[in-house]
Amino acid sequence: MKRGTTVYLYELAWILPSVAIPVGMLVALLVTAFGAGVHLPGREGRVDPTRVAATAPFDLPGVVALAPGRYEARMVAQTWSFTPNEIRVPAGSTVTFVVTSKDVVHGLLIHGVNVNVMLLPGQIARVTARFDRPGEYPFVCHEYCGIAHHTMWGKVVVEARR
Ligand SMILES: [Cu+2]
Repeated sequence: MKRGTTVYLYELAWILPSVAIPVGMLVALLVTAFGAGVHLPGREGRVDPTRVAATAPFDLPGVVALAPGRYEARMVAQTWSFTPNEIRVPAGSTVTFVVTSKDVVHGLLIHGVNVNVMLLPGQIARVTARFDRPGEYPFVCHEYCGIAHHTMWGKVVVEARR
């Protein structure tokens, strides 16, 4: 009788965590996906990777003002640089980065904001971040892309409003 109860308690000690852990993981997944907005870049469209330089909007890389305080940064990644490699916006701006790769798999990770995307050749990545504090926000390619991968970087310069 007593022995049977002990076995039951030991079983329960395993059953409860084995249910609680996956439930906890599912909750963490839902909170990060819908609460913190962490998700994979969607299918924003494709361009022919061999014709990136001739395809809008990547034929004119740079920053475009969409509305007061809203910008779109159109960028191209190639071995081993970003075009442009410097983005200038005033503090308090919301910037949507529209980026693709011309050649191999690259990445775009901007320090200080929630931007971390893979750049697949011809696949358009679109990600938005808000820059409130003036300063420099360095960005790097974080997918190994060859011998000079470490030189592939740039910065977002957020200028104080006057
Ligand atoms: Cu790269």
